[in-house]
Amino acid sequence: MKKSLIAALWLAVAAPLMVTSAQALQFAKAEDAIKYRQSAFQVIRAHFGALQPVIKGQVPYDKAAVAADVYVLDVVGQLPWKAFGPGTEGGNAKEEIWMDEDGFKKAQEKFQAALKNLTQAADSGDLAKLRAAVGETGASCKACHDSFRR
Ligand code: ASC
Repeated sequence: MKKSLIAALWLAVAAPLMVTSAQALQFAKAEDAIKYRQSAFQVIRAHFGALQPVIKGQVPYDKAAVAADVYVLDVVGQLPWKAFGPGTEGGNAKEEIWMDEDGFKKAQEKFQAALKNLTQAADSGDLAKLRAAVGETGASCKACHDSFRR
C-alpha cells in the first residue's frame, strides 16, 4: 500500500477512535449511556454501602473484606464519567453537567482523589483512618449530587 493511503486510512479510522477513547465511550442511544452510568453508580452505592456498618462499629472490621470493597470502588469509580458524552443528557443528570464541564470534571476528580485516600486507609488497617476516608468520600458523592444530579 502507498504510504499516503496508509496515512489517510489512519486519519480516517484510527485517529478518531484514539480521540474518542480518551473522551467518552460511544453508545448507540442516549438511553444506553444512561443505563451504563446508572449501573456503575449502583455498583458504587452497593460497595460504599457495605462500608457503613463497619465504620459504625455494627460489624467487626474485616480488613480484607473492606479492602475488596474499596478496590471495586476505586475501579468502578473510574467508569460512569465515560458515559456522559455529548447527546447523552437524561436520567438523573442535570443539564449543568454539559454546561459546566470543568466543574463536573473537578467534582469527578475530587471523588477519585477521595478513593485513592480510601484505598490507603483500607490498606493501613486503621479503622479511624478508614472512618475519616469514608466520610471524605461520602462528602465528595454529596457535593457532586448537589450540583449535578436531580
Ligand atoms: C451513599 C450514597 C450516596 C452517598 C451520599 C453521601 O451511601 O448512596 O449517594 O453515600 O449520600 O452523602
